[in-house]
Amino acid sequence: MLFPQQNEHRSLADLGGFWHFLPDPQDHGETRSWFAAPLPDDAMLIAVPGAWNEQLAERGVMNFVGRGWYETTFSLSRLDPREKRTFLRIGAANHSAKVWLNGTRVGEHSGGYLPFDIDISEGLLSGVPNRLTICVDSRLSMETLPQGIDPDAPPYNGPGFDRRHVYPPTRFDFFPYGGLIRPVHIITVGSMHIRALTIRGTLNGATHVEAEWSGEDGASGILEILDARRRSVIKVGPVLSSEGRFTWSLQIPSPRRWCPADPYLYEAVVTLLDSSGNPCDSYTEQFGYRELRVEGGKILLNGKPLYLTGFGKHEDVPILGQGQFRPACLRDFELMRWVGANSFRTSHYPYDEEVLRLADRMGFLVIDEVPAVSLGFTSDRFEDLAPLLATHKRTLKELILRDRNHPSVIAWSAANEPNLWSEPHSQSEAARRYFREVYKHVRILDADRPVIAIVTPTFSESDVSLEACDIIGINRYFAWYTDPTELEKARRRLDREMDEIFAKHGKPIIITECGVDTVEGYHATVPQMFTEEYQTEFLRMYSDVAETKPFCAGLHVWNFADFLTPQNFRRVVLNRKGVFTRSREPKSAAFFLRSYWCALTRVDNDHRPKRHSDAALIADIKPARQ
Ligand code: BDP
Repeated sequence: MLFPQQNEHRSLADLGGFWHFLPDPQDHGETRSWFAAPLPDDAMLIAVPGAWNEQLAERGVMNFVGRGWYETTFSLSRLDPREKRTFLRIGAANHSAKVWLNGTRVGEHSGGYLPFDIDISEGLLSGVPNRLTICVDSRLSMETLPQGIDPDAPPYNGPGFDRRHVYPPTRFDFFPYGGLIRPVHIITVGSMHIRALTIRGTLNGATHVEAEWSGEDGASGILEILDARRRSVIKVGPVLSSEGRFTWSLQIPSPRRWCPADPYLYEAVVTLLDSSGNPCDSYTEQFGYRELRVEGGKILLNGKPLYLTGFGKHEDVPILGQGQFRPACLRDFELMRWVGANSFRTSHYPYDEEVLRLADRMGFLVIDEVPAVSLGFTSDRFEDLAPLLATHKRTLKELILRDRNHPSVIAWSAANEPNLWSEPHSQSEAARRYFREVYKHVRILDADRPVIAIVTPTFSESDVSLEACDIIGINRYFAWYTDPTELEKARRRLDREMDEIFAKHGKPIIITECGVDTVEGYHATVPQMFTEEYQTEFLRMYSDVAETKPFCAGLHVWNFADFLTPQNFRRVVLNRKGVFTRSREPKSAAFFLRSYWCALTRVDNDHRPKRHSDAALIADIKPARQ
């Protein structure tokens, strides 16, 4: 799906602002036809984009999981639907949505965190405002991603994990925000328009571009590649389309390669011509020339081994919840750069598209994840897993089609900790087949990027999800959830386990999570959980073990910042494993990581983000003296 773009052929209206909102805890809005007229008088105001929970907490929706009705109006100038098509594009509705325009149902989508569009050309009114009503449902089930709670499953009685003690109940450790969390746009294009674009650039300059379009027959297309200063590098076409698509395979001389130290981006400009040869649409996409390979125990970016430094993150900021807000997004990138991170994982769901665009521009490497978090299987019969598998494949497809052109994306994460609750079916033959199918599906959609499987220690090297993946991610909390404060014991266990996993699978391993809850301002001279010193010593130990393993391709600290969780006795409001607080102040470990990562010899210069100073702990950017 194309990112919204304004140009001479495309017009864009951002519907962001204050909408009307009505929670529907009794679930009777649809039977009472709330879409047929303006929402009832008790509707309140809500900011879009933004999750409903924190902005309207006192109205009883902080922990509300259910349906919420959104409504706004917009006007457009008169359009002839034979010449123009108008689409409603919703950046993400968590977790499913039904949409009505002027009282008529125009579309629906299930699955949060990913964009969808609906052609609304036919139902548009001109001269009077159009009423848009969206019913967003934040409920989850065992067949959605993320999954909800299986009401029939026996509660898991692990340490503090019992689902009956979590409010709102979730299978995962982050807050279940609901609503229109990302921008909503109206996009108007010509009746002949570009629908999708795939771009692939390799180190030797081989460039493959494919564009799909809709509209009458007889279209042709022109492709131009521009460098970062918008100078033309090559221009080809017009070529005639075949079966609704154009393909160009061309060669540009010695392209400047994309890497974290020099995130150089080119632009591909595709122009669509109608049967008379007149331009009727164009779309510009940024891309980079870079190459990714997995060989033995190494991930190679542009031929050089990668060592990832960085974080598992969350989209979670006070008040906004998961809502998109550009300054907060940029702030996270600035802090990651300051601390010496070169990468992050979009744990545990696809992030806002602007995040990926910033990663391309700022030179960060991204492990891109679908919301298959704490994936659980309700049966050991493969046939019974079909509905879940269908959701999983559809979600992966939507993610990959959305993000495939980003040079920053280095791996697809198909699931996080599918074995967390040691449910009986997690290691069955059906589970093994399930993962084979999932990975095969990813490789068909994108043969160029590796698939990472991310697991807990429960089944260690024998986990079935590890068999067919390309990279292994291990989430480890030795010296926290097990053997608390025993850093030496944890070091030995981690060291042994990593060797065993590599011996069995021969694939690169990334420590994708390790971390401890830390309350800023708590200090101790001896190992004491929750203190800032313990977080530092814990991260030092894990980093040291990771660094000594030639097959280890990096370490991601859990988490970049503290984040809101459902209420339960394991968490004091937040998961506090952040190296930064929820409002982004550094804990002591941030200073440790900054000096550790900057001294790390395993991070080649090409794979380090550019930053202001590698020496000073406090940012050396001072305002100029007056
Ligand atoms: C890991 C999960 C992550 C949790 C983390 C924790 O992947 O979502 O937040 O544990 O317990 O198992 O902090």
